[in-house]
Amino acid sequence: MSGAFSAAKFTTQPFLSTPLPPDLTTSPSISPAPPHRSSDPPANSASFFFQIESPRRSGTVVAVSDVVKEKKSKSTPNLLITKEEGLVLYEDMVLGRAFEDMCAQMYYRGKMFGFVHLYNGQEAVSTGFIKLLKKEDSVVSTYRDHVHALSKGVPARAVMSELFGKATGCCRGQGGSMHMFSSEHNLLGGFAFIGEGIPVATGAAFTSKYKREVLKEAGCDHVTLAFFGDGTCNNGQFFECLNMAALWKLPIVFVVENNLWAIGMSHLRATSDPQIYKKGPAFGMPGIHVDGMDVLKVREVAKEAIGRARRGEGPTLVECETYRFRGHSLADPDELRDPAEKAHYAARDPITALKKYLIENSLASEAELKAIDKKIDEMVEDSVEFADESPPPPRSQLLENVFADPKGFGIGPDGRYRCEDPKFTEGTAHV
Ligand SMILES: Cc1ncc(C[n+]2csc(CCOP(=O)(O)OP(=O)(O)O)c2C)c(N)n1
Ligand SMILES: [Mg+2]
Repeated sequence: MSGAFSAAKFTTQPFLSTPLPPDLTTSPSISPAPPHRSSDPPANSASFFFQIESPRRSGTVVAVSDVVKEKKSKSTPNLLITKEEGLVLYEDMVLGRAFEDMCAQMYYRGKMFGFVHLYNGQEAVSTGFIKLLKKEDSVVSTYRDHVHALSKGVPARAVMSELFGKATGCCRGQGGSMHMFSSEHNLLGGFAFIGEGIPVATGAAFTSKYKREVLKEAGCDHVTLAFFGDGTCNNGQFFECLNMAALWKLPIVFVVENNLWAIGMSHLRATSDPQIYKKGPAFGMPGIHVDGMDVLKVREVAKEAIGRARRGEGPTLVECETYRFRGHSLADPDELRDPAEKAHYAARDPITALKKYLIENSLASEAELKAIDKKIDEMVEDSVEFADESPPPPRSQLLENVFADPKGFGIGPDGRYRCEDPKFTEGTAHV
């Protein structure tokens, strides 16, 4: 497999680019014609050709044909996955979906505070990539981070409690929805500022390389995945980090979750060249476009990119074309997107597609999948009960991790946090 991703291969892909229409103020919505042909070949086909029909997503994109090979597993010779692998993927995607649906309910019941951004529809990306990682590998997320945390193994209880602001949350209730973090699971954070996580991920990848090459920790082949959205790719940090990662051949995969929208701004209106993956070769790394609604395609591309990073062959930029099934956040009435566009992607639900694949290929029965659905429902219910019953953080935690030197600010001369002074909340706690 090595060599399948050479940068040169991807710089020479033929693009039939159509010039941008002169009027950029015309409706940004995608034409009702599906960007992916409904006749896309099945995931175990040897090649995939994506016809992008929107005028500004123009051109025939041949991006993964050389990447997704006919993989023959011993137990299932004609399929990309074994039964066990298929069930892991299914369970993780169902967990992501059920967890987020529960979050919506809890948010509207007033159990969560601040903004909450859900991941519904994008599960194939998180599952397709993160389920291939080792525990020591790192993930850097965005504010849409609950499902990345779950895929990386952070227990549902710890994520839900964090959302409820409870002491049992993965950040002891101090982070909330947009700041999931777990050093145990090498989840290096959700980040509220877009692009903020990309340099953190680049630094983590640098750490792995430094450990291996300078400190001679031979076993350190850790890989970092940086997840971020299409809108974020117009930020400077994206370009700076691509440059550094390529220059230093860092073990990182930049995973763009292109859901076509940045809040209410269409990607097609905001970006001079909407084909994000083409920016990889500009920095000397492979750039790959993949159908982000198909977990098996994502997984094949992820295998290649992660493998490259682990072998010390450097970074890869992967653009996953996906779609969010809900508004930007739970505060967004989601009135801007064209209903036809939403319906088009709803029909390509990645969980339904995987279920169909598993059943049609006799990898799982309806009953087995139903049993997984039930198990996940119970797990999510349990996470809510656990979060609800958990205590809030103590008042003494209020200023922890807020200031680098709390003694200079949050701790009084008696060595106690000033917030423990009963008059603290009255604003009378003077030193
Ligand atoms: C530095 C910065 N600028 C602006 C914002 C406001 N903002 C929040 S989400 C968002 C859109 C991001 O879109 P995208 O990267 O496509 O991610 P998606 O929400 O679609 O997952 C913006 C501009 C921000 N959070 N950080
Ligand atoms: Mg987006």
